[in-house]
Amino acid sequence: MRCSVRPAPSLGRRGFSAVVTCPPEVGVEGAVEFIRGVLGSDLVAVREEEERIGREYLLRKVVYSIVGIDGVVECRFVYRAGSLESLSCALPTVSVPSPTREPVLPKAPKRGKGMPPGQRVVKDFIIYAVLGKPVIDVNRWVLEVGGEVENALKLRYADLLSMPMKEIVTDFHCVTGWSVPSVRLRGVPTRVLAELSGVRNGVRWVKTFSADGYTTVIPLEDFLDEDALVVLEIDGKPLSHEQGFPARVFVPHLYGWKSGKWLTRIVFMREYEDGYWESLGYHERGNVWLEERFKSVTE
Ligand SMILES: Nc1nc2c(c(=O)[nH]1)N[C@H]1C(S)=C(S)[C@@H](COP(=O)(O)O)O[C@H]1N2
Ligand SMILES: [Mo]
Repeated sequence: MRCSVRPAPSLGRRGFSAVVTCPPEVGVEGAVEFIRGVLGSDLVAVREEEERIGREYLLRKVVYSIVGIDGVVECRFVYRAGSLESLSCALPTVSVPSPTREPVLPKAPKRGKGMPPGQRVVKDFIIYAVLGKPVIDVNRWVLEVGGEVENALKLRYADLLSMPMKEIVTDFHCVTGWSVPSVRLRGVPTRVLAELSGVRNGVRWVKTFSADGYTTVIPLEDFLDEDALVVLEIDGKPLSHEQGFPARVFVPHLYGWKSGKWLTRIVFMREYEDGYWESLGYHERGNVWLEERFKSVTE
């Protein structure tokens, strides 16, 4: 069992270019040693913070400066019930070849009763903008639908508003452990966009791109859930700017990080690719009922 290093283009905006993941038995010291080897420089821990994730997980984030190199290494050590379960570190400016491995995911429920495991109810959304809030001019904004499709689409806001819409009432779950119950969302079913664009055989993944550079990846099967939407309205009103105006994707049974705000592009793919949080060790699918918060790292 060894560490591996993969390119992480989704993290470019944050000055990272690759991610190291190690099986837990390598340990924190072993991972740091591995990275020293990759970078050929010493690391010095300069900042550390801890965050509870759900009920059982503890996320320990450690930032290291790199002796003689501009930039930092940012590590996430995930502990479950006290023992190290996964670890991944983002690295600046190293170029590495990419053998992306296709994740193997078990069958998972799309509906459940009550709150998913490890979630607690809050009244209001906590607004996230990990790459900042982008400036959006809705008159210039277009949503592109492309990748492995027969007819790539370019849809303006008015085009989306004139398409068939669906309204759902759903709970919204953030991977950190908060959930907002009974949110009323309205938008264009993702199925409608998939049908219009003619998704080719062999597609298994969907990556979404946002105006701020945020990306995330969703299995096609989940993306095509009957309640999955390109959301345009919350509680009968257009999305506010901070909630992702003009449009965000939403899949009810996946954690909120799969709901990219300020959506600009939907790309259908045959092969798996990490998005922003997935590069940092978060799960390829993120099913709330199976509590898929972090990737499992078995080589
Ligand atoms: N563009 C963009 N989309 C994003 C995020 C982000 O930082 N940037 N955060 C994600 C996360 S982790 C969650 S839980 C939800 C939060 O939605 P809210 O900001 O409307 O509460 O947005 C998701 N979509
Ligand atoms: Mo989140």
